[in-house]
Amino acid sequence: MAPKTKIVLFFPPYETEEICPPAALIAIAGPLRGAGHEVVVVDASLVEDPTAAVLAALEGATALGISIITGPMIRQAVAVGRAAKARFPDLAVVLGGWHPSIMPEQTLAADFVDVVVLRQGELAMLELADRLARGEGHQGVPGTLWKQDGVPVRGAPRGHTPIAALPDRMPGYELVDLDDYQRRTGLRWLMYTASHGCPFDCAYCSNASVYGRKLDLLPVDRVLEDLSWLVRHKGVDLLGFTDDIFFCFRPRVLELAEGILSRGLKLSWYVQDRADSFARLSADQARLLRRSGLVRVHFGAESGSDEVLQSIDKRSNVERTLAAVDRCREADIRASFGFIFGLPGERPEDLQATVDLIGRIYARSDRADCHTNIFTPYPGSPLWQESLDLGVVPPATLEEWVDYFPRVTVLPWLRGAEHRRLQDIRQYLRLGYPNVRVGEDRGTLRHRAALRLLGPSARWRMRHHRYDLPLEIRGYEAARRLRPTWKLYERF
Ligand code: B12
Ligand code: SF4
Repeated sequence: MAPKTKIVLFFPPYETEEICPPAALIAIAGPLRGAGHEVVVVDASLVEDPTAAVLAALEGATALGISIITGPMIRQAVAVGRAAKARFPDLAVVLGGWHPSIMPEQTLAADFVDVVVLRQGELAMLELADRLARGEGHQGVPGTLWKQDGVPVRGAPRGHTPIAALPDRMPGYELVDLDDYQRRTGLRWLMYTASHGCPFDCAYCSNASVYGRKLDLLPVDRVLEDLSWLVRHKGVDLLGFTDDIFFCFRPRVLELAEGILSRGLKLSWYVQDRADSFARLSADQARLLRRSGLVRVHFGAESGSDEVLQSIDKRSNVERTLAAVDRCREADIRASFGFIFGLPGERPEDLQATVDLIGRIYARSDRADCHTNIFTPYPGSPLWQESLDLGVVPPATLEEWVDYFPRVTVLPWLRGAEHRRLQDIRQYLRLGYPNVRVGEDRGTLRHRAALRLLGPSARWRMRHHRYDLPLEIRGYEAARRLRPTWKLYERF
């Protein structure tokens, strides 16, 4: 039998109230466990002291794998990675996920990092574990970068492996203790990937730089088999598909819905997609999806201005966003819309159009909600270069990306009083309209109470675009300073 080793995988906190097991690490753990390696996953959301938990788990391990996307996850990735390397100098510290894939050299330059895995991690991590088990060291795996005497070396390229050709993921799901998550969130919630890639090219999105423009679809039969397994063995009752664009091939989605119904799988599920794809479904098709358990769709609506939508190559428009609201309402599916404030070239009237559209969405359906972000230029996205030209200064080290977060982003064309005003508008939206977390049907009690108290004035302000003297918000902020845990819905 080939020698085996122990690998620890760490998921830093996503800084969200919505906690569910990390799909990326489950995907990595599956093939490792399937090949007989021992795997321990530490999810920072579940432990008091992530550094202590990782250090304890690392006894006898040969590698620590850490998953990060660009932004605040990097804070604990660095703290834990550094502590691990200090305690176990021979350990291979491996970074994977979106950020390392897009910024590999800079990530590898961090003192505690030994290996960076590019893009899909299943096979690269398995090969690395096999090498470590054989005592061959962490250098040389295709699809990775490593340091040779302190100098970065890029290994041979590794192409994209179709999801269907990857080793089974279920041994990764076996590791998850859903009871533990349920104690914290009340939900038996998992995420699952049935496709990778997206054929579109929205200017703010870094998707193509990691998964390309070609859709890689897992056959429906395989998806149904996996879902049955997850329901039977894990008692999952809420499943989020991580696919970027779900309704692209309508026949596939309808086949999936019919399969869920004919197998009698009792679970709720949600997806993300483009409003225009969903709006193309017929009312009957949308109802079929609802019967099969589809409870929510997250849409990237981005803007209430068709000119802005055109400028970011969204290839959709306001009319289709509203059509998606209607289609969801008719089928009793919750529709959640994401908007981006502060895109380059956004004029005051575009911003107003977005606030107006949000008002129209809420007026049209009591099963819709909206959340907003501040434009954050991601490397690897078409807008990256334009953002640099407009004065965005790119972080020079891995750690400097920590504050790269759409909740707080300050842009050269949006700073000072203007930034403050935009944040106030985002806050008025929270105070003015209900917002519902994944897995819930109504907002929290506190949010509902705040809505009753402050909603009318917040909505008046948004209707009239009057954000001067924001006393309600300053009062709320003062209350937050006194009681930091007293927060409203702040998913984004
Ligand atoms: C689910 C999700 C969330 C959930 C996360 C919940 C959770 N517990 O995981 C929530 C809703 C909280 C969320 C929040 C945000 N998210 Co998000 N999210 C996703 C989504 C849809 C799925 C991620 C996933 O699990 N995929 C499935 C796994 C299997 O794929 P994967 O992550 O790519 O992992 C593979 C490889 O990357 C690699 N890999 C990953 N980790 C590791 C580790 C090791 C050691 C190795 C070897 C390999 C490896 O191997 C894996 C298997 O092949 C992705 C889009 C997508 N389709 O992936 C966006 C995405 C990751 N999110 C993104 C963003 C921007 C955000 C937010 C900033 C949004 C916001 N406006 O606030 C916040 C950031 C929160 C934070 N604090 O950082 C971006 C990241 C872009 C970037 N450059 O980093 C993405 C890519 C969306 C996009 N196309 O722009 N998100
Ligand atoms: S934003 Fe969505 S539709 Fe646009 S390119 Fe990214 S994943 Fe595709």
